[in-house]
Amino acid sequence: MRFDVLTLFPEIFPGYMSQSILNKSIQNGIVEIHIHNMRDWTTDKHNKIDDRPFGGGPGMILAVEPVVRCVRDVRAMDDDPGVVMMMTPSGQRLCQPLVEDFATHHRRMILLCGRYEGFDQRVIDILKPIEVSIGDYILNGGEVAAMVMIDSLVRMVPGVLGDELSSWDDSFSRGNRMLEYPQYTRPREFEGHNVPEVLLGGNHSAIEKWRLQESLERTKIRRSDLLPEPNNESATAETPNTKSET
Ligand code: 6GU
Repeated sequence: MRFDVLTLFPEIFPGYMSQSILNKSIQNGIVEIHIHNMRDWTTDKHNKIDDRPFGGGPGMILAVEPVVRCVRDVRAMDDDPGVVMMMTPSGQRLCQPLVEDFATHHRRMILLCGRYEGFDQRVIDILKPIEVSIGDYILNGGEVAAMVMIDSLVRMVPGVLGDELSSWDDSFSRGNRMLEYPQYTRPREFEGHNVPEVLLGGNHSAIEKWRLQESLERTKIRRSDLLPEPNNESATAETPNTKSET
């Protein structure tokens, strides 16, 4: 999987990319991440990439010309032109099924990171990017969102995680729409807080049943929106993977 990140703040990324799982995958050649400074595609002597909005208003707008030229040049750097994605709070909201969809259908992704008040609309009209938001809040720029995208996507690439099956079976993935059950490790007791007895007994079917029950209970309390509505025919296909009697 190859990512090309287009940003005005390339220095944000190296720390993130040196994190162990990602760094190993980059060293192995399973993942490639190329960071490009959009300012390198400006043509005027002051390397000006933004300008005031027509019609007035606050902030600055990223200009169409350098951004479009940058995307075209970067696309040509690989045989696979890839898909262009724009990180913007106006985009479709990222969720695990969308991550899985992207991981299944795209080998190369070009991630456009906005700053200021956003891109000139013609960048969108010309390049027709997939516009992606990571949630209903506003960030100072698309860089953190691009890292979220990369982080969620690389987990889907075979060989990136130790256990390949695990990433496609996490909370929120297609096969599982429930929150994770609580986990414990040693010691068995800490400041009066004990590990649940069932986990210490070695009865695997009892452990599985307890975990399922905990997942269901947590999901009901915290994220009932993930559960199918009772009497909703269309939701039955997405019934959580549960043998529970509730
Ligand atoms: Cl992708 N960008 C910005 N600037 N803010 C966001 C976002 C993206 N997703 C949620 N908020």
